[in-house]
Amino acid sequence: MALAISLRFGSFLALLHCTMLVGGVSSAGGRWRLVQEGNSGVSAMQLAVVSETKAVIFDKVEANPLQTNGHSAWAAEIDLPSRTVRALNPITNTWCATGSFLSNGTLIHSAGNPFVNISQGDIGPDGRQAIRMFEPCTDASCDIIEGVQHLRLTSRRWYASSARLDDGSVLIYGGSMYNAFINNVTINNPTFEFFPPKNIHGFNGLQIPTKFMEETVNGNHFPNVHTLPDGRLFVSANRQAMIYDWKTNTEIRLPGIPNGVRISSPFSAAAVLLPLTQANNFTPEIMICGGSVVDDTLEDIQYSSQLPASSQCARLVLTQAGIAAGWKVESMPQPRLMVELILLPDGRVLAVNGAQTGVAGYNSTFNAVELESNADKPALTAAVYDPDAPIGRRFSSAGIPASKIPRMYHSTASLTPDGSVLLAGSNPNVQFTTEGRFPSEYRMEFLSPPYMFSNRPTVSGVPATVDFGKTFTLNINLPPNVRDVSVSLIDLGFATHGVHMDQKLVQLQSTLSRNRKTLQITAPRDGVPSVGHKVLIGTGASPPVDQGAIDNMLRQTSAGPWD
Ligand SMILES: *[C@@H]1O[C@H](CO)[C@@H](O)[C@H](O)[C@H]1NC(C)=O
Ligand SMILES: *[C@@H]1O[C@H](CO)[C@@H](O)[C@H](O)[C@H]1NC(C)=O
Ligand SMILES: *[C@@H]1O[C@H](CO)[C@@H](O)[C@H](O)[C@H]1NC(C)=O
Ligand SMILES: *[C@@H]1O[C@H](CO)[C@@H](O)[C@H](O)[C@H]1NC(C)=O
Ligand SMILES: [Cu+2]
Repeated sequence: MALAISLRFGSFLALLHCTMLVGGVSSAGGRWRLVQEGNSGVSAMQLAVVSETKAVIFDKVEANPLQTNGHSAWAAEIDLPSRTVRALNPITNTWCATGSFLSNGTLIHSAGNPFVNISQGDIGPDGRQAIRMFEPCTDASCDIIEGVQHLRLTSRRWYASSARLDDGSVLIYGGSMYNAFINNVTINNPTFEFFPPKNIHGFNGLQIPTKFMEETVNGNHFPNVHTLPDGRLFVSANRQAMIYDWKTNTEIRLPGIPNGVRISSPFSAAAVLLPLTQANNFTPEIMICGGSVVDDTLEDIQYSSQLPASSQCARLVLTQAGIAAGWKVESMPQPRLMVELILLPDGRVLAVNGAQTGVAGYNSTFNAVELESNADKPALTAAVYDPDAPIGRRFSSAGIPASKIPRMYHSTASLTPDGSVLLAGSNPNVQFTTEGRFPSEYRMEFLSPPYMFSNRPTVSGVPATVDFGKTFTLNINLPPNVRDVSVSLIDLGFATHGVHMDQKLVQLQSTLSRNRKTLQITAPRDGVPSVGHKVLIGTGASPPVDQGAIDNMLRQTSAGPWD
């Protein structure tokens, strides 16, 4: 049987690095399953699936068990099928960096912190202006490429976010110039920049100021930045939200987050662009869950592990009418911060990881903040959210096994190509430790939804790249009793600090060729997806490169050392 897939999103260039899952409805059986398998070698502060078989993780410089070139590694590649790791070799400190994929599939990993040689207390290669490139490979030949002389950010960033734009380049947004538990006006970097650098709005490769990041201090670390179908960006930080049009440099304010809930680090809610489907006419709708109503102007020592988190989830449809109607508020089963929202191939959203009290930070000399899970109970139970169910009946934890591993500050989660969700990390410690209530956590867990144990469709002949507006044919093998088939593109994104850069699910129009019958496209709730196949949407070409803007940026910025 052949399935033709027509990509209708001429303007939807944001989906350039995707994993495709093909779903067919059958009598989905089975249960959720949680298994602990493998060891991440370095603490999984940042996590991104980069191919059908590999994921990368980035940690901070610390005494991790995984060794490389005679020292502890702070980045690694996971081979998903074998659950093994290979050390990667960044030069600079990747502590609280961000990542997004370019249109050609190269990961742009940027920002960070001064390098601390733990054994010596030395400050070395500083990651704050680092841009690190990683081109995924299937063997062991790829590694991090960086070199601040020729490849760097315009300014120091720590706790910045990033997003892939509709021209295939990446925007790097916000952050602080120095590390601190919470941002403030002195250390704030209320600017953004492009990679590759652009000569745009008169800035010729240099950073561009943003009022939004000025107005949202203090609690605006790791803002949520989502590329929308029309190419503009949804941005939220602290208690505010806006639409940013990067082509005209216009900020349009949206209604603030309801009930005074703060949603960015250290109050760390999670935001997700809900699935774009035929049924919702591909209308973008954002959902933000968790956070905290705690004051963001307290002294560091006034923050504690006992401060309550919020259970609020708020949804806003990003159309004129939706914005006029305002945020729609509902509740998660438990209060939560440092939560991850993961798009599942069946169109539901998994809320996982995090804590019920505290703030995102750790016990250290500059930040006396301790995190708590639910007293001595196991970690917070995951909950799955059906965006189309009646309000009040959208979240369910029924049948989802509770993990015994708390996933606190510096933990991550990602959907993987086989359809399971990888849970990793948690390290609310300034340095690697096996001591205390929340030690540095290296155990990986894989949470498998029931569809994993059904008779699944299989797909072959998925092309490596598919350009916009193009139709292609692939071979599909459907289990018996399939009523309908839908095809989705999922960008698995880049997870860190509860923020999931570039995560997106778009349902595609599909037609079964044998009988020419157009299939019903409504995302089946009990659907059984195939495993995912990687496909670059677009030509796979590199983003535009403006040598003049690059030269100007290199001329006018310093290669360090920065203070
Ligand atoms: C840290 O310092 C020690 C002693 O000077 C040195 O042997 C080690 O290589 C340094 N580690 C790194 C990662 O540079
Ligand atoms: C901002 O944070 C830095 C680093 O913690 C601190 O030195 C500075 O005094 C703070 N500034 C304000 C205005 O709070
Ligand atoms: C964490 O910080 C609290 C408050 O400063 C302190 O009482 C506690 O001893 C610290 N714990 C560790 C493991 O450093
Ligand atoms: C992707 O584009 C960037 C920016 O031009 C370039 O540096 C990188 O080498 C490209 N990657 C591939 C795989 O072509
Ligand atoms: Cu961090």
